[in-house]
Amino acid sequence: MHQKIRSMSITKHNWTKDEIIAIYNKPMMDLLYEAATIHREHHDPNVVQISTLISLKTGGCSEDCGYCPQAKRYHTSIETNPFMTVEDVKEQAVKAKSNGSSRVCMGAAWRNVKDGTEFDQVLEMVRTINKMDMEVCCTLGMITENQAQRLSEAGLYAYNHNIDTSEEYYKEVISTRGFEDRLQTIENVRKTNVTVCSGGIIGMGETVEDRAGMLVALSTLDPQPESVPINALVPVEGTPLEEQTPVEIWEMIRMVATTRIVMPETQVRLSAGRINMSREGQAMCFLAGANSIFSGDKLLTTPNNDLNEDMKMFEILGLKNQQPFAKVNQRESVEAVDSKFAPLGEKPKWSRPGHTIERNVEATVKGK
Ligand code: SAM
Ligand code: DTB
Ligand code: SF4
Repeated sequence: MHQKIRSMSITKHNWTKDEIIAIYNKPMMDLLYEAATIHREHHDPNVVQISTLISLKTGGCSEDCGYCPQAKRYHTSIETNPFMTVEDVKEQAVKAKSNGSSRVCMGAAWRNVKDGTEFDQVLEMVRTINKMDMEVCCTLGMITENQAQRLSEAGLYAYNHNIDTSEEYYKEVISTRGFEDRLQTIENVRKTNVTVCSGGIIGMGETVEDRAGMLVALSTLDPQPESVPINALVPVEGTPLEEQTPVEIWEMIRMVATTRIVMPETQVRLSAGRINMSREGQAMCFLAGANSIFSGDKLLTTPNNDLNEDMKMFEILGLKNQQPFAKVNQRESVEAVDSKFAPLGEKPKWSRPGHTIERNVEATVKGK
């Protein structure tokens, strides 16, 4: 007798690691069926959001994140760029909109946000994109509550801050910031009207227990994040994780399906690593509950799927683009002169554990 599945799932905030591991390890057909059923109870299964990434400041980052090509201590051959102008960002956003994107995510290779001209320009970029009637997201590293409030006032729709993996495995990948700093930033964003986008990466050498641990950390947040990106590691030459074997599509499908089951209402984003996935593999991920992709020939620094190829896939699968603000209403952008929140010029004490991660040290030495 095959397993019966529950219907009209409710969002539960007390998932345990063992429960999540049991879901992840279900027979594939049961897992897919359960995830697809829950997915269609909360979302239109034929609608997928298209988002575009804009890298405001690329490379030269002070941090030691073992997966990241933008850390300046490793030797990668990415093209670095200084801070973009508001005009250039607007131009890229116009192009993204005309290519079907309803969301723009602006990233910066920063450890944390510092008050000053560059942050003021980010606020102006947020106003500009919000006024173009697109959802606007930022991923700028750690932020304080005051900075989150100022982004919120400017009309920011979402803030992306990934916890990346389990608390235990985090220490094996990153030495310059702690898991608790990530949670603190998410809490700071939660105190505002900005929605939370937080997910992670699979394929960094973590175990299934670590993947489940990451999902426990995210799903026990109350409210759960409105958006959860699932990235497959893109191993970049020169980074400590350059030799990791790319994840199998089946692992991605399991991770997406498990995420969908434990966080029924969230937007699950098929993020980095899509370039290595076949159309069929991606279709299985959409069936399992993924309902967003990043479009454009580049993510932040690494190549992404061809736009025409993505359009063809949408046509074959009969998928429709998600309209902007389909999940949460648009808010007005408050102009800089009318702001209620003055910069506080805080110097928050984000952690800097500084422990030794052998492979990161090796990549740093090689980079010199
Ligand atoms: N500097 C900010 C921060 O670290 O929060 C924002 C930008 S950072 C590049 C955004 C996210 O991209 C990371 O948290 C990580 O999840 C993802 N990422 C970076 N490099 C990756 C890679 N090689 N493969 C997959 N995901 C990656
Ligand atoms: C997320 O989780 N993935 C996107 C977005 N949020 C910012 C970034 C993926 C970056 C992949 C590596 C690169 O292109 O540099
Ligand atoms: Fe810097 Fe962010 Fe990359 Fe870490 S993940 S090295 S903080 S850009």
